[in-house]
Amino acid sequence: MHTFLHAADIGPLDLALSEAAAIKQDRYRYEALGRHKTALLIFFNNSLRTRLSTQKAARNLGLDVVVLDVNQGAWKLETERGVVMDGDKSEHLLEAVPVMAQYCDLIGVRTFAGLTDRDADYAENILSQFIRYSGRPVFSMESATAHPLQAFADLITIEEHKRKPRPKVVLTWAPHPRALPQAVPNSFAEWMRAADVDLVVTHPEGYELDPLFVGDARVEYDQRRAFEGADFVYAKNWSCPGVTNPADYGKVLSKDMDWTVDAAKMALTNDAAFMHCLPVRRNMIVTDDVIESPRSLVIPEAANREISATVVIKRMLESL
Ligand code: AN0
Ligand code: CP
Repeated sequence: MHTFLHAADIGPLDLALSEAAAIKQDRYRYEALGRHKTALLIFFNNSLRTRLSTQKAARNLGLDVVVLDVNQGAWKLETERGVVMDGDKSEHLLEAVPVMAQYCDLIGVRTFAGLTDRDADYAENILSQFIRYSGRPVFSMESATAHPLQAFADLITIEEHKRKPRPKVVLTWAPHPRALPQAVPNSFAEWMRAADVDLVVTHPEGYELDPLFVGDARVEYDQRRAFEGADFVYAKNWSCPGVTNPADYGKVLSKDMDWTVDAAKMALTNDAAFMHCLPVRRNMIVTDDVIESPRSLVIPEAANREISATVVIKRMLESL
């Protein structure tokens, strides 16, 4: 595997899931694979879980790890070609990427959507420069349009906790004060479509996700109706994807607190488990009692980030 951005990159999901289960039993079983090799993890944006779990995963595989926070201590990077660099950016990605590649064997990149230029974001402008100019395997640690390590961890978590072969999984939009990327819901929808689940997506009108990720998944604009019979409720905020109205791309169209996940709505479900990728704003996205309930899976999901990253990095090491 040379790039990791979409669900299809990892091949058959049943094989990936059984590999994840085996690695969870013995996470050091492949520790000889990464000997004398180096993973470079590059962060253009903040992170708690990805930063820690991906380092842990790389070490499980015997890799040395270098972490670079681009905005703290590195030169400010220009990412657009053709710009006259007379501003505050000292170096271009077109030099920085091949330079960084000299010191490592594989690269993870976190780079959020800018949320102003839909075409640049959906072309994965920054990640694709790493793919094109590094000559190394590159994996997304949440990039402009996708967060595949999170979606894979979420799928592992659903697999571990499902009570029926084909559970009903509801992806619900919930309110947030700031504009957030669509990467998490995009990948979650994409991975759930590839898996054997009954996916229903619910959000206010105008928040339709990009068909590249959501395909023809069922959309239900009435959140309470969507929750009926759900086995898993996956909450997330996202800004307007600009599918129905491109001019609204990246905007906050609603902060409607009637979309907050609370106990009354969870009571409509089939005793559903509650999921969120974290970080989460309590009492905006979800009430305290729901996230603290025994049916909340937010910590097991975070734990499975180490497992999904171990499987992905292992596959990349095998392809070197
Ligand atoms: C980010 C997002 O919504 O994409 C990261 C989530 C893993 N969340 C925030 O910026 C709060
Ligand atoms: N879920 C997730 O990716 O969290 P971080 O942004 O803290 O890495």
